[in-house]
Amino acid sequence: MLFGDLVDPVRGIFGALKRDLQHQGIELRLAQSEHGQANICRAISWCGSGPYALAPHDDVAQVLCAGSDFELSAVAENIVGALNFYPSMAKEGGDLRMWSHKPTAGDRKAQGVETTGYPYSTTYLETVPYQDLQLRAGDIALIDGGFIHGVTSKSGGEKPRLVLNSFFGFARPDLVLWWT
Ligand SMILES: O=C(O)CCC(=O)C(=O)O
Ligand SMILES: [Fe+2]
Repeated sequence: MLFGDLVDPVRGIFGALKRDLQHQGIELRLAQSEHGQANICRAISWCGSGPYALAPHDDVAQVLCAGSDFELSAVAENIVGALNFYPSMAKEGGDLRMWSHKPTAGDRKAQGVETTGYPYSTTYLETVPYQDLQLRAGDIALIDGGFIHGVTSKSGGEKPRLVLNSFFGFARPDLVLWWT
């Protein structure tokens, strides 16, 4: 319904990357666990109050803490890539704010966000430089999810901000896992 007759961009990218990696002898597939197979993406409209629709966080802590039942936890040793596609975007606000800081396990522990990577406090980020990515409908943002990032609140217009979000990364040199 979201894309009508158009190609689903997430499956499009997944398929293209899978073919390209295959030529290099690397397998790309959805992550599995004893509970089943991961989904390819999730569609979310963040609705936090205050300055952030989604508070500053990193995407690695949750992968590190996925547990031994989940093969995707191996990816936390490498870069956890986040692929975000925006089918709909607010007229103002809803920027993807990226801080130039990649927390270590020690940083997370000190901040009390060891198992979640969420949320980092304003005080912690006070002196860290950041950049706001202003997004438009149709944009794709590909980021290193190890860096702290968040979403500024939507400040104008009727249109909802909708993100299709997936994660991926190397579990082994010959295996890339994808999940949400
Ligand atoms: O909505 C966005 O732009 C970012 C989403 C995100 O950081 C996440 O789902 O972890
Ligand atoms: Fe994130």
